[in-house]
Amino acid sequence: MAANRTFSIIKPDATRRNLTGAVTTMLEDAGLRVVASKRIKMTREQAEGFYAVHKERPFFNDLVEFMISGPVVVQVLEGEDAVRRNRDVMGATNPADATPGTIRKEIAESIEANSVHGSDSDENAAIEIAYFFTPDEIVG
Ligand code: RTP
Ligand code: MG
Repeated sequence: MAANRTFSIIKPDATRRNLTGAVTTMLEDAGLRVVASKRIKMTREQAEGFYAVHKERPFFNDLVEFMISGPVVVQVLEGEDAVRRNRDVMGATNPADATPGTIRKEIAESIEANSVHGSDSDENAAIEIAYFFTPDEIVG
């Protein structure tokens, strides 16, 4: 499959522990290239909009509070089969269930403070990239 793109967030638990580089190294070692990156403090409105698909879920409010509790690093990642490749290196949502060697197994603290977000489809990757980046900010 041709190289394509996905969207990643390094979450506040990882930036707080100064693990932005460690997470990025694991992404790069998995064959993904960082073609856009910025450190931001999400607004509540941004976080609520980003996670709108989860707004009826019981964890929605806690998730939004967590995502605005500190800086995050939003990234566009490029590579062959990028969405699946990124999901593979992220590991299961709950670090207790994640495979050794994955980011969530090695770095995450809990199912909420799970260090990374990654798009779950090509369609959502395009939507999520456009939510945080303009085309000129992405340099492939
Ligand atoms: P993500 O969207 O962050 O890449 O993670 P995911 O697909 O593996 O998980 P998803 O089901 O989309 O859930 C989004 C985020 O919500 C938090 N969560 N908390 N307390 C809970 O039971 C619970 N379940 C999910 C996690 O931070 C998850 O990454
Ligand atoms: Mg998800």
